Amino acid sequence: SRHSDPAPRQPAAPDTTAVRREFERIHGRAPHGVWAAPGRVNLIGEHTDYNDGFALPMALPQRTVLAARRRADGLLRLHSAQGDGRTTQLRVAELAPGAVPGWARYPAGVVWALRERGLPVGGADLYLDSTVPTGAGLSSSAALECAVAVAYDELYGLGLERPELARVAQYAENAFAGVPCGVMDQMASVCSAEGHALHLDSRSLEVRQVPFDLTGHGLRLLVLDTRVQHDLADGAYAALRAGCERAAKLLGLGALRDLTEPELPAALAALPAELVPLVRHVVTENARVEQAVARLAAGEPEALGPVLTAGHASLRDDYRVSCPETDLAVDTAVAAGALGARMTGGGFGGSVIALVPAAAAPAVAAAVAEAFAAAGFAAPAVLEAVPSAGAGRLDRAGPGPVGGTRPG
Ligand code: GAF
Repeated sequence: SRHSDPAPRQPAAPDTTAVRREFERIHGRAPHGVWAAPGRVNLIGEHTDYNDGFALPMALPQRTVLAARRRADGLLRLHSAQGDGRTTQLRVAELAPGAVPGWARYPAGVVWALRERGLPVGGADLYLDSTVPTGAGLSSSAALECAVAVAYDELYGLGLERPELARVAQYAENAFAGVPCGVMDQMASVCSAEGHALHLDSRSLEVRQVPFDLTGHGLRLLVLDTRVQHDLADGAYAALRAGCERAAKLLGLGALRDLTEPELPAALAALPAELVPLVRHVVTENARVEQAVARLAAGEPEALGPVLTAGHASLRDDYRVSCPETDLAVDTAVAAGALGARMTGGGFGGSVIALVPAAAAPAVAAAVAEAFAAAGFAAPAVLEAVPSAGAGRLDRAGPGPVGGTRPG
């Protein structure tokens, strides 16, 4: 090939031993354990989760690794390898929405959310290191929240089920960090399995593991980070969510999930014009999730391509959350040989996924880079999405009072 490999060195998860060593250097004692939680891409099912609908995300190999040790004095001490080199010290009993700025609001929010549920959790020393790119639409905040949620679950012997951990993390983001997100990113982070995509029902939180074998079919899934930073707290996301909720109410439905494709024409005729494209996107997107799952279940991952590209058109034309950079990346990838491509995540920037025959991957990545340069856009970053495991403990044999131990 005349092009070099677009994603040659995968930034794997941070090294467990190095994280443990850094924890000891910073906090002066050994951690009780080391946990990790991944970022995600969503294959299809965008802006459906807060409509009680369906999605098909998968965990990335990129993840947040967290070393943690329980403290008996009610202090929460946080240190991040991606931070400013300082340790943030908070009193667990004084945690309140809006009181913690910066990245620390995500881990602190999880501790707060657990206590809001009446669970007996106290302080901890935490050290975090992450390979999930921030601001790229790859759920770095969900990875951070979910790493803390799984660690606290064991440190304080809570025994919560995975969907409950996801709900706690989502509540932290909604009520503590002030981002009105749905539950998809947190469910993807805690429930994903290696080699699978996660078929999620956002109403029941039931999940099904759908085998997703890219390599065996000669495929690669590229992640093209447009470098356009999105911010879900800036109001556009909340406005879309409110529009969907208003439409459901006008139609007399619990949520837009309850509207099926055959019922769509009559429903659209009954709605004010500004809600029509929103509802059309959500209903057709839920149908695309079912199509995608059927194609994967039939052992035809290459047949996902057209579903991805149709999903992007719906996000661009109906939901209107794409931007010139994501549109250019999608169009260029498809023209250069991708089987399909779409923006992934909330939109307004972030990343595009492109399903490509392995042999075409270098040419697709090069074509997108060239098109971005020609348009005067910043060079996109390229990652490879490999369906990976969800959150969990990394050092099963680690010492310390974890697993079933309740605070005294
Ligand atoms: C963001 C949100 F956090 C998710 O809950 C979901 O709504 C997504 O945007 C759009 O599908 O990632």
